[in-house]
Amino acid sequence: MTRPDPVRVTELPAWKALAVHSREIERRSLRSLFAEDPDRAWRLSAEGGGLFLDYSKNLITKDILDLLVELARQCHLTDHIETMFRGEHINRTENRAVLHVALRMPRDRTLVVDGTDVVREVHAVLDRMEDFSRRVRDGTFRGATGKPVRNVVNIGIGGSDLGPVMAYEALRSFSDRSRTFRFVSNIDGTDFVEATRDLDPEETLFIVSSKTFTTLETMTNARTAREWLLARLESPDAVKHHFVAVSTNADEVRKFGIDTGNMFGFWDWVGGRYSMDSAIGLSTMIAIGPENFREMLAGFHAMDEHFRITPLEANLPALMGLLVVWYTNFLGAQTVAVLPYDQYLKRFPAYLQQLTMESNGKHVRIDGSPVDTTTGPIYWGEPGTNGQHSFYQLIHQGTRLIPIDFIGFARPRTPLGPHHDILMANLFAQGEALAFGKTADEVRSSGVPEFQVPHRTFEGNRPSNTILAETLSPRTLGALVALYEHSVFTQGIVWGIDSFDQWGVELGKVMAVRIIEELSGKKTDGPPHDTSTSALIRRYRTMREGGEEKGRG
Ligand code: G6Q
Repeated sequence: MTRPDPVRVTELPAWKALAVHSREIERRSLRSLFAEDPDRAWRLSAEGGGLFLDYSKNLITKDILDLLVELARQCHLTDHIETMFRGEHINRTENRAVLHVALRMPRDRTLVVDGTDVVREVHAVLDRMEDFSRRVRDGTFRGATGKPVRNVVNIGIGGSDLGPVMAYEALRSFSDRSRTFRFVSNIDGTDFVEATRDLDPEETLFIVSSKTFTTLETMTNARTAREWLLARLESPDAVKHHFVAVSTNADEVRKFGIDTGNMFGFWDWVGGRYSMDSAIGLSTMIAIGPENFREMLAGFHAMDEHFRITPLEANLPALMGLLVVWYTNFLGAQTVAVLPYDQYLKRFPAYLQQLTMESNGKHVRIDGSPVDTTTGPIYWGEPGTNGQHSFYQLIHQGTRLIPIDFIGFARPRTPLGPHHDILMANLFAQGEALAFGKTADEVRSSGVPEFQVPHRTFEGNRPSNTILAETLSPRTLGALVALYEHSVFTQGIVWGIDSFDQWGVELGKVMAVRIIEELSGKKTDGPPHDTSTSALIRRYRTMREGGEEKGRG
């Protein structure tokens, strides 16, 4: 069985009924919805994979919720989930299976795809990663001059960078503090220079992470790293002792000069933005240790199983995905704010931006026909409470509807006096204030001057989800990432798009190449640019030459 054809979602009965309800909900308020139903908070909450989701502060009624679930049914969400887990080629435009869920299946599972047991292959790579990480961590893996590795630098970009950075930051409290971890992604030389300026090459290991091993930024940074190393270590074996590769492209790895014995592989069915739990997570494993890495995989798997088997009414990723559809398509929201109340999750919104926007920023459906709905919203966010002192103003009193995901933990990784309760009090207070606001009468009764009343009134009705977990452990992080992966999947199924290709990124990979040659003066013939681009290139070259001349004086 292949992926069922996408249905024209706007023609479905549930979609049409939701459109009617969207006009009605504008006349309702969260105050009245809570007043009418004392069980609302209890009814509109669910648990899975160690995460608790309170979604009661959303602009929905029971009818709307039922219709959203019905919409998912009419889009055959459950069949699509099965199709993904079976390894069908649901990434149709690239004719690939989408099997990040196999990366975290336990060793005793079997999943045969295109004639191969992928679970066995996954565990074979995990075992090699584990062996390597242990040798780095216990000091038996040594650099060319015999010193143990103290610094690990991951070179990658996009999916080969954002996951490793985010996971390292999120799980820093589990990491080996005697080692330094750095991440180089940007082609801007500053990134490499700043990441390596205080590192001793004799103690530095570079992990070149690139699925294709042809990405311009990564390969340029990797070559710079090789020069940096060879300029400082004269050993002919330096590359062998200081470089490993994570890739699917053994030929290119070999050409670069890395022994394929020092290469950790993965497969074309792992999309870049879904790869932090594959060998792309090698830096994470070295940082937190193999046991913790496997715990993280167990967290991912727990959420996968929850998504696969839980009825849609209580299915966390499905509910969160459907709520995004509700706000995006029926209430005109253009963004989703993700606000983790945990400093360790400071890179989580950036990670989610790629996961969500690269997956669902699509303008045609999987069959190539134009979409007839708005698709992927803009995801953004910052850790609490910092955001409260900047952009929350707009969320509270601006004119836009911004659904929010608050994320918090019961036990901090770094207990410190009263800090954690203050942090969490802020999370709860924000959700409450956004939902219920403050009426003009309430403002007046506090005795403020009349002219200030409109300015100090809060309409409320600003929706949010609250995700709570016990503590930010490797297991919790895995579950949290999988929650968003499957929410994205749910949205993509409703919109009938291919959430797993990224032609926009592919375009970016080739676009600059011609201009690079023009900037270096190697090529000037080619077809003309538009007048703006040509003038900018000319001006840049002139300014650059001027700068060089001044420098020479
Ligand atoms: C992710 C994208 C993209 C990719 C990078 C790096 O889903 O495909 O962000 O991860 O472009 O690609 P390589 O790993 O091939 O270098």
